[in-house]
Amino acid sequence: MLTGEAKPIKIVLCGEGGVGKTSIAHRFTKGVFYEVMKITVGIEHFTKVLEVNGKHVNLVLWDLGGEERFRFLAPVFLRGARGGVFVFDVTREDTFLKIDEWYSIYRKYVGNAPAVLVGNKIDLEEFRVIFREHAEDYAKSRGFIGYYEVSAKNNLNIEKPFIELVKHIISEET
Ligand code: G3D
Ligand code: MG
Repeated sequence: MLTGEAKPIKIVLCGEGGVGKTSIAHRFTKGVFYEVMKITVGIEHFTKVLEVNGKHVNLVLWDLGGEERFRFLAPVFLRGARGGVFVFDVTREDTFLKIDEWYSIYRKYVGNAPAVLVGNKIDLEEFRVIFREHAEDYAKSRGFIGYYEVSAKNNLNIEKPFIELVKHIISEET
């Protein structure tokens, strides 16, 4: 059995309502996808033990519901975060444009902690409005460590952004 490190690593999921944050968290930590997803109320936690570079790390994902309440909850939600996963929906431009606002708040509270940008719902390719190159350029310009395209529904590429983020966090520890 894998055992986690004594100190868990807090990762926050950021992004507008409906982009698939909770679905990604379920898929990543439990390997499941629910067709009908309950709206997240308040803060939910998901845990997973990962093995990265031969080290066991205990991840705690923090997931927030109700985007309107975010500003009031931001300090509690973001305090102590070691990394951020910023999610938008590739079929909704407004969710991409909102990333910048989340990112600024994140920087304000967590300083230099690394962040990854994630474009979800790539199974809906025919409805896509945000293309890879555009998101990649944005991610580079804002200092994200990478941009990843995923589908929680079809289980595409879900682990990659978390693993890259954790590798980065660990490399800074040593
Ligand atoms: P949130 O936590 O960011 O608010 P949710 O988002 O995880 O609650 O997901 C919002 C809706 O998007 C849900 O549908 C969910 O099933 C859907 N969804 C999540 N990920 C994907 C994906 O990769 N592809 C597709 N096609 N849909 C996805 P409902 O219908 O319950 O609102
Ligand atoms: Mg949610």
